[in-house]
Amino acid sequence: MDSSKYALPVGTTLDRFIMRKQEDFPYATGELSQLLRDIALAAKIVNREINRSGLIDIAGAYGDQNVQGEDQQKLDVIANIRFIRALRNGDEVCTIISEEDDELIQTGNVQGKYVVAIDPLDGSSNIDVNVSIGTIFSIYRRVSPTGRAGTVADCLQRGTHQVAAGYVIYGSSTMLVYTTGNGVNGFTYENSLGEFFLSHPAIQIPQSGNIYSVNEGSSDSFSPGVAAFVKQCKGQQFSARYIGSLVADFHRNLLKGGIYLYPATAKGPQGKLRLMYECNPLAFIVEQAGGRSSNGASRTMEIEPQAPHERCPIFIGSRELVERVEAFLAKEKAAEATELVARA
Ligand code: P6P
Repeated sequence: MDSSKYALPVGTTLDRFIMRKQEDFPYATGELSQLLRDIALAAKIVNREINRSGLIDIAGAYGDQNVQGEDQQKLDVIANIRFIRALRNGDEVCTIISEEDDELIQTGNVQGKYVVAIDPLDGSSNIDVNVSIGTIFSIYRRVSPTGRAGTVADCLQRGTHQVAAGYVIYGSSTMLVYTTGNGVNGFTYENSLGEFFLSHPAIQIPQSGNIYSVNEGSSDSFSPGVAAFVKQCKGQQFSARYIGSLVADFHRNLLKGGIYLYPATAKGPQGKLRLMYECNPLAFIVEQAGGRSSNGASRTMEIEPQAPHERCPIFIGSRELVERVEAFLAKEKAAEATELVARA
């Protein structure tokens, strides 16, 4: 009799997966593996605090604003502390860009070979109403020599230089999804064991889909190309799904197919989302999963960063849908050029 059915395997833990994949990575010295484990540890701690936030006094506004001029929630501040502490204690990271800190954060690990750009808790205004929220991170190798603090040049690298990127979604279950450039894998957190287990191996985004995610409250200021794309989605009976939490919208579209748009609007001429710790990490993941991410004209990951907290428009998801909106925007640009010539 097959007794193993009484003791089903629990699966592959994140730790074991990282170790197994280490040889896939050109700098297989174990430092990146340790860095990923440090991030996973901080995610477990943040997960615990999010789950308790209704019970202890850590929900609600912190009473200050971040560099973006956005009201900080208490959990924004707590998550920021948890991730920075985990990265500082891990020795692998010399410098951090965090959405919650105006300036670059020097960890003091001058021998650290890596730089991390992180949004410790994205969508945090949704915490009090129990909507999924997330952490988004991007990892680069420093370009300056070790032995001193990281530099702005270490931090402002284009997205194509990322060595790893990922997100944690604190939702109906808590998942960590990441890539080191060899595909995308998803791990689900098993609270009772305190471990992430491989649950979504080799994620591939459908090449097309019928979900579009955009805040149509801003549609009056959409450019003609974006408006034309949204109109076409409606004409083709797409489903509008916009949770107001980037990681949740992105994760659903990654698994089911679809497109998330945060275009330039009257309120945000450069869009709202930040290049270094929202757009680039998700762009790395979506491209590794077979999708596309663009600012409407070119690959998100080819944008040359000018400042740690700069924003950029983003169209990200199924390749065919992103290419469709890019075609509408190219047509818009051509029409503008023609009009300019006609007026000259
Ligand atoms: P809006 C949350 O503040 C966030 O950065 C993303 O998580 C989300 O998709 C977007 O902003 C929501 O912005 O302007 O539609 O409320």
